[in-house]
Amino acid sequence: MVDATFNFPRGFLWGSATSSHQVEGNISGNNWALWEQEPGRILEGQRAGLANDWWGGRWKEDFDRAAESGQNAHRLSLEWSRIQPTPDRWDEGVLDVYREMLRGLDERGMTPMVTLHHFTDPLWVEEAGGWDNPQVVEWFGAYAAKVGEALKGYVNLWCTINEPNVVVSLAYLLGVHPPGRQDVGQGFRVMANQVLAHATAYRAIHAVQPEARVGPVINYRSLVPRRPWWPLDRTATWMQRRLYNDFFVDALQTGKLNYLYKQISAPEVKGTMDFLGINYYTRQEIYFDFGSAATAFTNQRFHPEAELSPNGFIANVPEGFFEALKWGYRKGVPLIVTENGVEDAEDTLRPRYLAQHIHQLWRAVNFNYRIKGYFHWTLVDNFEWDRGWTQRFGLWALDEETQMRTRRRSADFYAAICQQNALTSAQVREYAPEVFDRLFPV
Ligand code: IFM
Repeated sequence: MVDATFNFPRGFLWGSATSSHQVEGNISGNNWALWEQEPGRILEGQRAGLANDWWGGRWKEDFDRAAESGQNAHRLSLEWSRIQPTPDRWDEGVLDVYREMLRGLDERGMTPMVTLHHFTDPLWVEEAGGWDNPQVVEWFGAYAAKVGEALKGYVNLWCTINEPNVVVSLAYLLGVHPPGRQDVGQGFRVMANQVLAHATAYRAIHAVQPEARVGPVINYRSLVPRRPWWPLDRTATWMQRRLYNDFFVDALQTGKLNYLYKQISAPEVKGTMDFLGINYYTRQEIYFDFGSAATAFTNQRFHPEAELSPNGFIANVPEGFFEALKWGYRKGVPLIVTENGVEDAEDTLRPRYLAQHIHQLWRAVNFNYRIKGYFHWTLVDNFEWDRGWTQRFGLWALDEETQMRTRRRSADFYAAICQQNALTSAQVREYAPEVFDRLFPV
């Protein structure tokens, strides 16, 4: 009988990730709060509302859940609109709350990782043109300097911008996130401002905390041509890989913004990456389509035989995770998996998704890809942006009305991984027996 243990290095960070708008509740001063009030923007007209009521203090019970489950780290984000509600006002009381949260992590033996920007902007930024206004670079730098100074005694690991590539594609190309634009030219300008803002924030944090580790967080999608023999599918795939996966990180490596048809020199951004945060969820096939000029190069689909999550949002392709980590390794800095998970209210797919992805993570660790930690998305179900409350990513289920949390089996599975700092055959036999032979072939 197989009895195997896939060990992780000592000190490996095991945690879960959250973001302010998705968990805090009662946020009124950001672009999402406004967007949610517009009819048709959010599935079923839902709103973040009270979210997970962290602002009401429920972060304490959720941190307890994480700590008692063996998690030794947590990634959270700061809400810029609370900290700087108007251009000329910093709210010290809000910074006190974040200090209390970070102390709360410390008291529970958990390493904090803090994200400065996770999708939401203060209304005053949005009203001034948002990320299309080049002044955002300076504003974001001032915000980073302020929170760096305020929180430097509490946190060492900083993420600047979460998934800048998702912001561009959903907010400026597909128009399903605020400000709801569908404008390639604007998207390209925003990409430049994001890179410059990241670099400014990187320097602002290092100025007050030289020992800080600061990096971006990229949503890596495994992109493959639908018909590998068809040159136009290959070209479309290449374009999307370069613009979606590579653009941001390559800029930080080379000091060049590479738009494929032109390159812009930005030497000041070069080298502003102490680690790379990778969010991985899925793989997509890319295909060229003569039918539509606008989308000829941007069509995507899941492989018709892929195993899909309940709402069809994610295909379970663990090999894509290994590919993401190999890609990250080539960028030359340590890696942290800042998000990975699946929406699955019934928790039927999640246990095997977890087993298969942690297995790939272990493989990558053993290829010495310099991976320092893994943050599962997410701890407790939370508000999933334009999809409202319809997508359940939590290790714990949430009833938004009563705020009651219910532990899913995956929470037990993940706890066993965190506590043993290993993925074992016994765990997989118990929680995901259907993939046992794939993970432990004899
Ligand atoms: O919920 C989001 C998160 O805010 C950003 N990364 C992907 C997650 C799941 O869609």
